[in-house]
Amino acid sequence: MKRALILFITFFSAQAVLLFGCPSAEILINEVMADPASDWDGNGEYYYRDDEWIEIINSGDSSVDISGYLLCDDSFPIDWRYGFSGIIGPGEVRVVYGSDSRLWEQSEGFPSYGLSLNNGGDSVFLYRVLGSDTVLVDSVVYENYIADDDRSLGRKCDDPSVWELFDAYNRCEDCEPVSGNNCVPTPGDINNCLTDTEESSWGMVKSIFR
Ligand SMILES: [Ca+2]
Ligand SMILES: [Ca+2]
Ligand SMILES: [Ca+2]
Repeated sequence: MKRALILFITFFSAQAVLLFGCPSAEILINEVMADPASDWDGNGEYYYRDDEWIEIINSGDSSVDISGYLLCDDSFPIDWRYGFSGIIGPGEVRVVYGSDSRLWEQSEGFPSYGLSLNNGGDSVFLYRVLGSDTVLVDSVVYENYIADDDRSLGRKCDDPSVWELFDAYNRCEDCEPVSGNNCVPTPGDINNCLTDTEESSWGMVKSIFR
């Protein structure tokens, strides 16, 4: 009788975990380029507004519907800059360029400013609309030296709690507290560290097989 009871409790506990266990999905801001000096959105021309970008990552182990996740910078009252849609798988990233942001703003009837990331320092906020609540999911603050030509601020690939400056295109030798890693920025890709030379070689390989 006692053994049957233990088996029943064990079985029920397993079912409870299956039924009520919370997947550890976690959407985070992963990389930000506030002061682009190149054509990052790939439309053939440089524009300081359209070539800014913000990347998010699903750091959890299950897919997440990111409808209702919204981006804004440091503004009061809040000016929404982009609203996500679709599904993001575990470990996957999603990048939003200033040009995407402006199209979204236009579609929503908002003024078309793009991501509006100040080069003198700013904050990026990721919110989620949950019913009648709007919940802050993640945020990051950056200073003036981080927002300099073609430098991105990104989470370290193997330690997401650490932020680094991806500064291969514009070295920041003695920067503090966020130090440069001499890696190229990685919009739309996980924050692997590639040097400028490695990135060029990889770009050539991709162009051959494209
Ligand atoms: Ca900017
Ligand atoms: Ca561009
Ligand atoms: Ca990246």
